[in-house]
Amino acid sequence: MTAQLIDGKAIAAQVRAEVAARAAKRNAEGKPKPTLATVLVGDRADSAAYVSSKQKACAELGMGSLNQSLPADISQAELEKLIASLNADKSVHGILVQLPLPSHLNEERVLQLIGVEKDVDGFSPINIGRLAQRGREPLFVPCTPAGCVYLLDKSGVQIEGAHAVVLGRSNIVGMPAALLMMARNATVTVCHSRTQDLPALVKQADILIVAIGNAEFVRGDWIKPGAAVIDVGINSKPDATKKSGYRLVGDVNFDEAKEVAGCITPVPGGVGPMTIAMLMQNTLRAAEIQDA
Ligand code: NAP
Ligand code: L37
Repeated sequence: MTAQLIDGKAIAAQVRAEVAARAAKRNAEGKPKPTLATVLVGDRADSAAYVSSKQKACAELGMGSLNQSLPADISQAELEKLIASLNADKSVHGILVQLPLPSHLNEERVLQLIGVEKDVDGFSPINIGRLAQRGREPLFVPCTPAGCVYLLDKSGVQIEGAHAVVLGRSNIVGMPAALLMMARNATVTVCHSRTQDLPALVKQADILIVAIGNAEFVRGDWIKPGAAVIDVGINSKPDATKKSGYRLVGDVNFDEAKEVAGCITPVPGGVGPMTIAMLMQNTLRAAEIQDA
């Protein structure tokens, strides 16, 4: 292996320790516990697992949490009523609606209801709009892209002036990751399912961020020697040597890429833990904003 391994788990642990210390200090000052409300609709196993990690992180960091688990067939009106009640609840500082929602629900209308000061996922139109415009600051930056940038900074990767290639343009990862890299003065190329000659574009990347949901799709020989590779993908791959029968892999072929890249995130233990650490940071900030 020639690449430096970017240890997302260790870097996330540092962020979590800082958040826990700030939360404890607030607590000692008699301020309300930073509290996150999660909203989970339906019973997707992956979404349920991520929401439960988020709840567990709140408890471990001395923060409060409440989870609203709703049946998959809840109506739009009922879901909107719940968001309105969380907006009005002074003991709730952050609201996270776990995506994707079942297809009969209107995601855009749900996200736009979340008060901007409680929008710890950064997906409400005002936060995303501010992220997209020069000279405007969103109150909250989406957690997964924020985690990617944090990992690059911690690894000493120069973002300004670099060519960043982002694979994927989803609302929750690719698009905000591209906007963040642009805000940091990278030159950005965004690729998607209709992009022609992906390997040639990837080859130009000083920084490669991959979020497509396609196991081990990016091959080692596509990567520019020395590039920083951030693999956001989480895919399960059959593996008979595991008790569960599968293991998690990213969107990048790690064994090949680690021989070419300058630094690279593993899956698991890369971006995933950072997503949760950034959410905890955003929830603490939400409480700080709401005290003022
Ligand atoms: P998504 O909504 O399915 O979006 C996938 C994006 O990738 C789309 O823009 C799609 O293009 C593009 N794409 C798909 N196949 C492609 C291909 N062969 N070549 C080029 N582009 C392609 O997925 P997502 O929510 O962004 O998630 C992506 C991955 O990240 C998943 O594995 C997910 O589990 C993981 N994830 C991880 C975290 C974390 O914290 N680590 C957080 C969120 C998501 P079109 O736009 O043209 O359809
Ligand atoms: N903020 N995140 C936010 N909002 C959403 O609506 N869907 C979604 C979202 N995505 C999300 O929470 N993703 C996510 C993915 C992976 C982890 C956490 C969150 C994670 O902890 N991954 C671990 C391994 C998990 C496992 O073993 O199953 C990792 O090391 O990558």
